[in-house]
Amino acid sequence: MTLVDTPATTTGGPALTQERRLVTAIPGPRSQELMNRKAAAVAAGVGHTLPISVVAAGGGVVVDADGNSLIDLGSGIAVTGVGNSAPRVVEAVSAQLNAFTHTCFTVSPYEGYVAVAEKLNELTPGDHEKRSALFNSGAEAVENAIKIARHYTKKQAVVAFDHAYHGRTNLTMGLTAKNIPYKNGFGPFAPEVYRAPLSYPFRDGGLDGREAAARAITMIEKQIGAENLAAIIIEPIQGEGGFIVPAAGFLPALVEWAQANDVVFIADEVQTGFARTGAWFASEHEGIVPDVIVTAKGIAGGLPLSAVTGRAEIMDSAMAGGLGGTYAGSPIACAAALATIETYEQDGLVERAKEIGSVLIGRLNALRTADPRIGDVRGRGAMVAIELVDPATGAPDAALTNKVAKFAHEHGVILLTCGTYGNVIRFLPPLTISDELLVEGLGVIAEGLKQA
Ligand code: PLZ
Repeated sequence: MTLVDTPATTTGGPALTQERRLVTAIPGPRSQELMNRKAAAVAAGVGHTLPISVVAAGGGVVVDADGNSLIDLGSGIAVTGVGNSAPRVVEAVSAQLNAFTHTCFTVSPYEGYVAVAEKLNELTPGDHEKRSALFNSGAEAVENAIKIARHYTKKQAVVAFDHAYHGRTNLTMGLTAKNIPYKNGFGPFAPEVYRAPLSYPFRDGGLDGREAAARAITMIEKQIGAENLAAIIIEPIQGEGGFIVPAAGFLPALVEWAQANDVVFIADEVQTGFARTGAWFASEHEGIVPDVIVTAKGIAGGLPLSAVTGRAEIMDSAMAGGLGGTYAGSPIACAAALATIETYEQDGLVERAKEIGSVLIGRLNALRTADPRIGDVRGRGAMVAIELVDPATGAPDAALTNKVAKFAHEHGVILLTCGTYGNVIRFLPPLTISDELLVEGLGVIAEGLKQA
């Protein structure tokens, strides 16, 4: 309660009072003031889920300039797994800031980058020899994974899937499935990108994983040809596309086919990676070993860093100087990543993600039993979603989804939606959230559903 009078606290972290607290309407006057400045200064294409002015965040809350404290069920889109301003991250980044801020790793290297690569090679699935390269954003890492796969295979075509999301740069826009808002009017898109059907158990009419994979493989063989295909890229659980968990057996069948056909299998674990799903990486749930794995988001506690990790022979194919970037693998982001990974390890956050998952799945399934508008409850660990439908027809209900999200926002819960049809509510809390806050947040959503 003390924070109400001193909202402009500059330190985040677990010291923040862990409570939902509304002292104004959302957005309050100070937030509104910022939104007015924003409208006059920032390009209109940069939108917001929740128009507040953030001054602090930590544990499971985000505090705004008006003194409101919101329950965070989004983690800045699956980034702050270790929480905002996690103590080890703050300490490591501060030390690095005082030592040096930038040299460019490809000009004069430093240890942090190499240590992050070593850690990624150790933590990612498979015990084969690996190499990593670091970048800034998820999209940049995806682009590099494709560059590397094309160079290695000397082939050009790339297959992405229905409902996929891989980023907003030109190549990754082309890989992304959904038109509005990501692609509309932004073309032309890069050539040699093809789209294959996914396994989407809730809307697949009973196809099992192997059958769905056979459908995709037939399309690939008939329309592209393995001899032209450099890579298959897929999110092991789709994020923006609707938290779609493919049927068991789908991913392993694709991996087998890729390996038999000299096609690089790339797992985009940008959203699923780093403890989020109750495993270090979501590929583990299906026992697959991707040739290349792309990571970002949860890797560095909120600092911009991304990575491509893969089989040594694939990753080493590009010549020295072929990969890089001015800020790629910044020393500050690398310091953050090492502290972040240590936090996942030392604080048992993989286990914590599983616990959060059982709270989420348990409560949401209970809601679903009483409310047929919740067509599906799905996900793994702390990456869970509900798909909202018209109970009579099963048609996606985006209007209901937006109503529930709006209710949550007005009642102090940061809640994200997703899905090709805009009818999925997703839960991505920081792994540092308490059960109390999580359950309180779910209660707000239950009330929102009731009132909608
Ligand atoms: N691959 C699987 O989820 C980013 C997008 C937010 P960047 N998802 C959040 C938005 O609206 O821009 C994402 C992802 C997967 C790649 C990316 C891209 O990561 O760091 O946003 O470039």
